[in-house]
Amino acid sequence: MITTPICDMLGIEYPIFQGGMAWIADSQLAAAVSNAGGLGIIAAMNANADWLREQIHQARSLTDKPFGVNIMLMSPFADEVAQLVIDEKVPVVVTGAGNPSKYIKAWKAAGIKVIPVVASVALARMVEKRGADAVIAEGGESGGHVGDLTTMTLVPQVVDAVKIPVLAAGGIADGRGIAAAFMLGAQGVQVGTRFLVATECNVHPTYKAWVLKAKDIDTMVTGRRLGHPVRAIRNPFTREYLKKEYNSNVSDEELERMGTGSLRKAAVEGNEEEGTFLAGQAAAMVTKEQPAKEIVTEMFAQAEEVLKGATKWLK
Ligand code: TUI
Repeated sequence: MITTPICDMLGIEYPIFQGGMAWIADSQLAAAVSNAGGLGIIAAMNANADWLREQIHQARSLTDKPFGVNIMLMSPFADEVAQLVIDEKVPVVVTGAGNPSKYIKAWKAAGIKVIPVVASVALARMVEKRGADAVIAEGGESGGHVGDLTTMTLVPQVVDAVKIPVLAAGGIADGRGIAAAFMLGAQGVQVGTRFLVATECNVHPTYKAWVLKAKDIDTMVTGRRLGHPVRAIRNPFTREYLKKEYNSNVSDEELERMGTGSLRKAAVEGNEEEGTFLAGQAAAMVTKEQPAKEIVTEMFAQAEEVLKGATKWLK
């Protein structure tokens, strides 16, 4: 049985978080992962407090276990959802796509465990100083908004830079990835893409099909020109977008218009012509839909096997 101090800190059984995937990670997926012994996370994404309140209440009706809320800091509703998690006494808050420093004091005062996603050593150090309880070091193999560093280089550097627990994210979809994360000094992992195809995940079936059929080089990063790089599955829409990014005759406004709503179109409508199917490089390692419980137990059983055999090359 693999357990680390982060499990005791949060009252969970396995040191695995489910990524707060926008338009995808709802109360049903979060509750399924929490019931499986991991930490399920509801994505607040660009939604307002009313939507999130309902999701939190639904999650509470589906599980007695702890779960978290992911606050996407670029959201126009970040301030109101930051207050809502206090009012609702959500046990864990994960942040993404920005610097959460200005919220940490209020969250800590409310007894919330605060776990920012960081893509750099500098931000890891800063949030530790402001009182974060742990950090998730996310490499650019991940889906969605990506930083520049890889998981392999970022995780050990963050581990060396802070004293709080570090979780690894980006490119982790099986037990080998969990074992590797431990080797790099992490106490646990956050997994997005593999949970996207969980049976309990309500994303459009077309989205799941794109992830399931993705091969090794089928994801790409777009959005660098506007400063918000995102990794998604290569399809006619993302190819066209990338072409326009490199075309100086195309205005920033046109790019902005093209991107707006494209994730909703993918996740809710399964729109293959105008949708951005965000997914990590690990999509290629995700080959079947299965219940969240099975995903968690399979991943940790494999991690244990891998760790037991980890010295096989040593003389
Ligand atoms: O946030 C994510 N992944 C996301 S957010 C998202 S919604 C979105 N849609 C379109 C464009 C942009 C976002 C989809 N996927 N992961 C966590 C993460 N955070 N990755 C990288 C970062 C990050 C990057 C820069 C965190 C902080 C940061 O700079 C902080 C600063 O100093 O301001």
